[in-house]
Amino acid sequence: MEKAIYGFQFDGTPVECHEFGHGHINYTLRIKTDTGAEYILQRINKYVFKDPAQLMSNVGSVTAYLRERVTDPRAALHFLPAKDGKFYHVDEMGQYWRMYDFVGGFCLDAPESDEDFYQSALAFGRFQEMLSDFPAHTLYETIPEFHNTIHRYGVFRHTLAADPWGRAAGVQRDIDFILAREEEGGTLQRMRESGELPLRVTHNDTKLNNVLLDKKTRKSLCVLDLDTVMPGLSLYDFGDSIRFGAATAAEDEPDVGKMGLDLHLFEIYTKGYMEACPSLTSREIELMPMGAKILTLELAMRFLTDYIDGDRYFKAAYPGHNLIRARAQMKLVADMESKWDQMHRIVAQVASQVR
Ligand code: ADP
Ligand code: GN1
Ligand code: MG
Repeated sequence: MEKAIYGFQFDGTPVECHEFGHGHINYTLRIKTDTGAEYILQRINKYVFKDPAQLMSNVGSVTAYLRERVTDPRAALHFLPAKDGKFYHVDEMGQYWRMYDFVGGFCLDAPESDEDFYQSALAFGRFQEMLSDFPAHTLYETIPEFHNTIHRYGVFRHTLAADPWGRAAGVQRDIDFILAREEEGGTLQRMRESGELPLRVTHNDTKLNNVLLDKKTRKSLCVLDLDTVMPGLSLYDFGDSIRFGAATAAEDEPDVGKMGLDLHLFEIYTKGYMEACPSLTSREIELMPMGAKILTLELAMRFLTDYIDGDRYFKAAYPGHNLIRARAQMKLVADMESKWDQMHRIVAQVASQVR
């Protein structure tokens, strides 16, 4: 049993503890106690999140805000106080931990039905809509420039120049693919800076496995993983959901022949998101295909950067995992390019029905 658990105030005696979920960033444990209460205990990744106390301040204020706007108590995460009353505990190694109620639902790594994916669109769309009046200036930037693709290109070039493991030469075609799309990749950032797209409070990590579904009804219960909630663009959230959930293969599928965009799932998500988030502007809607493409391109670049940098950021299950991930994402970008007109037609058609 992780000693960190005894830093928190919780019910009962822990009887079971195992690693849980498929997140790439934090170390997540599911804990059972003799009273039947279940918890999530997480060690926050300090390499990724430089200031865990600020991060927990964000998560605390967002969950408090959401709790006042939802009826089902399971719809907003509930954190347990540590022995000193804070919502995190620092162990003797200087590691930061947090503990919260386990919600009796389930998360999917791929939709099992259209309805599952539609439910995730409603969850993220509502999340966005509920936070539309949240005082954005009170949030810390937990990861500065998180979806600033122009900045990400800068980091990519810097890493290529340093090439600490001599890996760049072996992946020149992959590097060329990313660099060939640099101009287009900066589109959203330029529009954010010019004010053409509205700044909102966004989730920024809208993978399907960051939504919890109810076991019985399979309706979406709650949005998880609030570590990256920050001011951002709705297209980050829309785009990242498409990248992960409307793909024909897993994010790390080694056989790129299997990877592509499922246009039917793209349509389902687009519909759910527009329904749940009526405040979307027509410019945001027009740019939905661009959001999907740029978020996929950006993550391809982030995985490739991490591969070249020696796999320091994303948890890797085997050597070369980040390169496999990068190639799967690049294939998805290429497939979106080949379906570009169809993606636009779908968005226009859904908008004419929903709005
Ligand atoms: P990471 O940043 O590493 O992705 P998450 O906060 O997303 O960390 O947690 C990892 C996984 O743990 C989630 O994808 C989900 O499957 C599971 N999980 C997290 N919180 C809960 C919860 N309150 N109830 C049930 N499962 C959870
Ligand atoms: C990480 O934390 P997790 O596993 O939900 C990453 C996202 C990536 C995603 C790719 C803080 O998400 O940005 O899109 O992996 N989160 C962070 O699977 O970098
Ligand atoms: Mg997660």
